[in-house]
Amino acid sequence: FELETSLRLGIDRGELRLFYQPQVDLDSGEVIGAEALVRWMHPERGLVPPGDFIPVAEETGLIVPMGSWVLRTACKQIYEWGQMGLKPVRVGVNLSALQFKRQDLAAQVEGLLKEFSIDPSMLDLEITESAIMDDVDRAVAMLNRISALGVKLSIDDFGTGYSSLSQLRQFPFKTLKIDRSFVLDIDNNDGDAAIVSAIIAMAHSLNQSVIVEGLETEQQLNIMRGLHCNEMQGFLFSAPLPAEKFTELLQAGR
Ligand code: G
Ligand code: G
Ligand code: MN
Ligand code: NA
Repeated sequence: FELETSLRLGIDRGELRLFYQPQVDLDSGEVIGAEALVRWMHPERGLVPPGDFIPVAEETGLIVPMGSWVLRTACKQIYEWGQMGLKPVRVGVNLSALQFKRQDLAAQVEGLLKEFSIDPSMLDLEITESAIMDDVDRAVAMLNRISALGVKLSIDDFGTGYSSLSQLRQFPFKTLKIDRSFVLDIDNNDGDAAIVSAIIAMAHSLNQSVIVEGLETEQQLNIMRGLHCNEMQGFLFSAPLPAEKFTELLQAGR
């Protein structure tokens, strides 16, 4: 109760912040994307990580207004980086299941693309398997509408859900994000390496690009290169950064 009330107030008072974690192309070594990750700047408690409030936001439905704020802020950021003359980077935004159920997400996204006149392919919506599997038909229709706008769609935390290949094939995903649990121990565990290798082969055969999440060591990076993974995201390159720090990173790479 306490958390719900203060989170509700916090959203209204502008206490949410978006951090951006770089995504690096493994061929060129360049930063070509970022995942937007929300944090709550609490006046007394300081920076609260999403694991401490996203579950409450999902239970209470607060994730819907919060998600709208995140989506809008990410689009505004894409616009602002464009105004600064920086190299365009694709921004990934996490979506919760409720944002599909409670809202016309396609209309909302279309409105934001117009409002900020941004290149639709610079927006990448990340969705988990579990978020779309309870109503596959509705999810397919909604995602097709969003995809038709030119926005990218990624399947997040891949490997942790229960979707079948034939179900996944119905969705217009451009990118598959391999969950970090599969790479934690990949340099010692041949089973994990075999799974990751199979996931990458499957994604490529569906013309999907692959991002591996949670890379922390050079050894993991070398293995993922050998498996022809396309992009990486992880502490090895950078933790999620405040917008100003990510802007500096883009400026330094110019
Ligand atoms: O940033 P961090 O690794 O602590 O994030 C923890 C979890 O919170 C991740 O699973 C991430 O998907 C989720 N998360 C972060 N930002 C958002 C957001 O804006 N919307 C939703 N729905 N989940 C988010
Ligand atoms: O949306 P998703 O569940 O994929 O959220 C990504 C989460 O993973 C974020 O909370 C981010 O802070 C976290 N993360 C990103 N890179 C690393 C990493 O290299 N190691 C660990 N332990 N966590 C990471
Ligand atoms: Mn994600
Ligand atoms: Na993930």
